[in-house]
Amino acid sequence: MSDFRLCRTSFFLIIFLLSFYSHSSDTSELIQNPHARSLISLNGKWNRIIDPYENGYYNHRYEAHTNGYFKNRKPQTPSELVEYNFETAKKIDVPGDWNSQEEQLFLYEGTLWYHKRFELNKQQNKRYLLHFGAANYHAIVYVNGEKVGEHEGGFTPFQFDITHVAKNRENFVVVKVDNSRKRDQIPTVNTDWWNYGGLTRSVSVIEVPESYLSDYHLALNSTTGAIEGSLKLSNAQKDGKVSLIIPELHIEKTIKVKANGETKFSINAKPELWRPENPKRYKVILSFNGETIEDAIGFRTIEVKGTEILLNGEPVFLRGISIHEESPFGAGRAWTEADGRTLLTWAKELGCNFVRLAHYPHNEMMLKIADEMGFMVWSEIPVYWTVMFEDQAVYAKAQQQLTEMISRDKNRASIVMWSVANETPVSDARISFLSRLIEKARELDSNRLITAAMDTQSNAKNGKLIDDPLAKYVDIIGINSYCGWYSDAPANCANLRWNSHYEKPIIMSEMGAGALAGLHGEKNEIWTEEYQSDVYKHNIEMMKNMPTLRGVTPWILKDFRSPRRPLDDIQDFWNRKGLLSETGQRKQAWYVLRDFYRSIAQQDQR
Ligand code: GCB
Repeated sequence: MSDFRLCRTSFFLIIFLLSFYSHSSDTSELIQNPHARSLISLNGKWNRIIDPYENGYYNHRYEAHTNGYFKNRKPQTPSELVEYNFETAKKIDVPGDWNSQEEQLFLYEGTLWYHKRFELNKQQNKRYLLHFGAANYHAIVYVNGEKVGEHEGGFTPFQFDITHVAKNRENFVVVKVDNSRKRDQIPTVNTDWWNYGGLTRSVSVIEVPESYLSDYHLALNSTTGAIEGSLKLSNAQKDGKVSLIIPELHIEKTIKVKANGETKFSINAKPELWRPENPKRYKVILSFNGETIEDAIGFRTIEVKGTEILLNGEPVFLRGISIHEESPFGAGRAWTEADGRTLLTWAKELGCNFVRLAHYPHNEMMLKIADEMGFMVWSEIPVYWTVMFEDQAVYAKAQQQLTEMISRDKNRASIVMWSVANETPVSDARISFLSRLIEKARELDSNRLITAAMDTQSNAKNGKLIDDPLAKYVDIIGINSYCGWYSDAPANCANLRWNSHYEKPIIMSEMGAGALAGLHGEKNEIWTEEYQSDVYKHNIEMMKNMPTLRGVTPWILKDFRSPRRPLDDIQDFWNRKGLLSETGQRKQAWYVLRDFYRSIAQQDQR
């Protein structure tokens, strides 16, 4: 066969091979701190085939090739699928959403195939894990023609052990990524952000020893004051010894770890505590079976006492801002370190000590930068609006995303609370879904608080009453309320009074208004910067009268892409509630919030 013909038929061969082997390995337990391990990065250019009808996956009878279609049949002849050819297919950047890379993909929702060749110097006694930072939304992964697994959920990592299929030297990986919206997904079909599809975060092959330290967790226990931790080995036939060194604390320990299950330990230490004004992190070095992993971990405690939030035992006010994971200077998913630093530097300039990373887990780099720069973080899963609360399979998806988020980020001191939901409608099914999720979060992580953003309050005399039954289950009540935008005139907001059935701290997790940067007019003219800043002024007055308010994360740092915002010449598919334009230009309201935060910070210092 000529080289040319080989190329022409390569996609068919791949698809055939993909479909012939239906074996898929289980997702192995997520590896802690993957980027601190020995790895081969698969970031860069990948071939891509746009496949809106999923022709590479289903035959003309709409039978999935992988569902045994080939079982009792001879392989098809290559000519049947000659229209597919990865070798000549256009290239696309990974990481990167596809929507912002090609005009024809701007609004695309569906399947796109990715392909990349990679070389491996395969060693004996090593395992190879193919690791994805995230793929939105559903990914099916094949290595050298064999299906190695699939994953659902667009914002959390996943990995497959590919040792059994990986070859020494030449290998190839094919990934089918599908971002079709479906009712039974988390999130569901209706969101106010762009459904960026694709391999949106780093892809790598991680090389670990045959038996390896897959997981570790270190945190300060607020009751005992000790550093408590846990360690987990994967693929271990026998117990092992892990070395733990924290040089600055003069800690050098050898910890015996059981072959199966988690081993817990406790160390008496007096670390300097992590806090926004002094985000102290300690170098932590863990070694096992020839592998050494370094991390930078901060130690702090976070609690709720009555209506106070206590960081390291001291009451704090959370001066925050909501942020979407979108590129600082335009559209597209943010993923680089520079993106994260820019967004968080802007939050610093605004006077923040807190950020709400909405509405899904952001990339792990963002959390490491938050640790380093000293931000407390609200991190959440996309249980957003009207998901199918009655459906157990949907619950399982939410729990999986929660588990993956906590598993990935549990060592980040910056994260002080997990949020389980945003603006979900009141019902019994919702309460049983979310209370179960909250229970799960507490079981997985006793080191953080639980919250949810709620938008259902009753009207009461002079204002609002917080009576959402979900408030009973959380540690901190998040309130989304758009006085002056979705309800009421801005001038009426200052006098609005808030009452609550619950003696718990409140965070105003959303408030705001839209404005087109550079559009000026009277303060009663909608879409002007003056209107937006007037809404901020009146809402700030309102918040000063909320005695149990312990934090604010207005909506939102910068304008972001949303298909729900089609107003020509104003929105053009941008949600305009940013304090900054889509390219980072400050609007008037930015200064209003900054001044408010300055005055709070000054009071806190007194
Ligand atoms: C909300 C949602 C947020 C929207 C925002 C808006 O309540 O939580 O995702 O983008 O309002 O702009 O309407």
